[in-house]
Amino acid sequence: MTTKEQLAGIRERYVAALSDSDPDAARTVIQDAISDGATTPQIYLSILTPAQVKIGELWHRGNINSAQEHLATAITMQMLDMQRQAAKPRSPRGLRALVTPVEGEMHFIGARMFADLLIMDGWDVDFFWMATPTKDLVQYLQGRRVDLIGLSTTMPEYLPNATEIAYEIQQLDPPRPKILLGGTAVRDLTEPDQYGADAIVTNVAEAADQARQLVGYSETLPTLQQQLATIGHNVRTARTRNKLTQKQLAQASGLDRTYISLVEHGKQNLTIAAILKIAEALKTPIKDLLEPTST
Ligand code: B12
Repeated sequence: MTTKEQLAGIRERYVAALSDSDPDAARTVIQDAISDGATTPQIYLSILTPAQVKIGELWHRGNINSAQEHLATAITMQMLDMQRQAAKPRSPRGLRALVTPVEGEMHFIGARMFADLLIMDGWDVDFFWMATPTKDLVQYLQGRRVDLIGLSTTMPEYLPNATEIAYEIQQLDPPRPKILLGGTAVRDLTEPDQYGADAIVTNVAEAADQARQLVGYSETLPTLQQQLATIGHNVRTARTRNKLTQKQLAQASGLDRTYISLVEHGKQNLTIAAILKIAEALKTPIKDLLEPTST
């Protein structure tokens, strides 16, 4: 952990390196910060983000030109790569996120930072640095299990595109991914439902925690009662999705109808053989019956 004063000093040195278009100096600054014990969120939020904003101001005032601004962004991208390699991700959590800028949006560094923080938190992340057309994104999500989608919007004019994707995702078969909005265009917004989302994240340092909560991830093992309730919920969801009655599922799995009813109510301590039969009858991977779903 590095103090506020130390971070301010490092940030100044980093901005100077960017303004001088000097990638080697920028790398030295960040390496020094890492050796001084700066954490990844500190490097991302207290050094790289404000430095990028500062570069924007310098460009706006005509102190640097577009080429210098572009090189500054390219250098910051290299710093993100360096930091991701240096950081030690925790063990996998079995969660997958898709992180992307919304259609039309060319700013992707914020999205990339969020993607990195999730990777370091043990998530598998599909990161699209180029905004993908909404319809292709939705098609992609239909063929892949994704627990969470993080949408990044910088320019307020692209907020309707974020809302459009969110509403399209809501139409997907359950369990649909949870939808998280982030980026400067949403930082003052407080009502995610108005945009079809499940949450708006304004502080990316807390984003990984919030993402885990949103998908219902828990570090502690469930009690037997909770596990049976989860199985019951999943069996009922899969049965209705397959348009089967309890009686039809009972016949297909060779079990009793009352047994199925007890399972769905979380009241049956069922055997592994019974779970296998039910999974087979529902044509559902057994894993999908055991794990809590995110909807
Ligand atoms: C670099 C840059 C560019 C680069 C982008 C490079 C890239 N690949 O990302 C290029 C040159 C392409 C560019 C283009 C344009 N830009 Co520009 N750009 C910038 C600049 C200087 C820095 C942006 C940046 O990297 N910020 C650092 C990142 C890390 O911050 P961030 O995006 O806010 O992300 C943080 C949080 O918001 C959060 N977050 C972000 N996304 C998400 C998502 C989730 C899910 C979560 C949880 C969190 C999260 O995490 C980050 C943590 O710190 C800013 C200046 C500024 N004040 O920001 C202008 C700025 C954003 N650009 C601006 C403009 C106007 C443009 C152009 C229209 C310019 C033009 N006339 O062509 C185009 C827009 C093109 C488009 N369709 O998008 C304006 C936007 C004004 C506005 N609010 O509408 C700004 C503010 C400059 C200004 N003062 O005028 N730009």
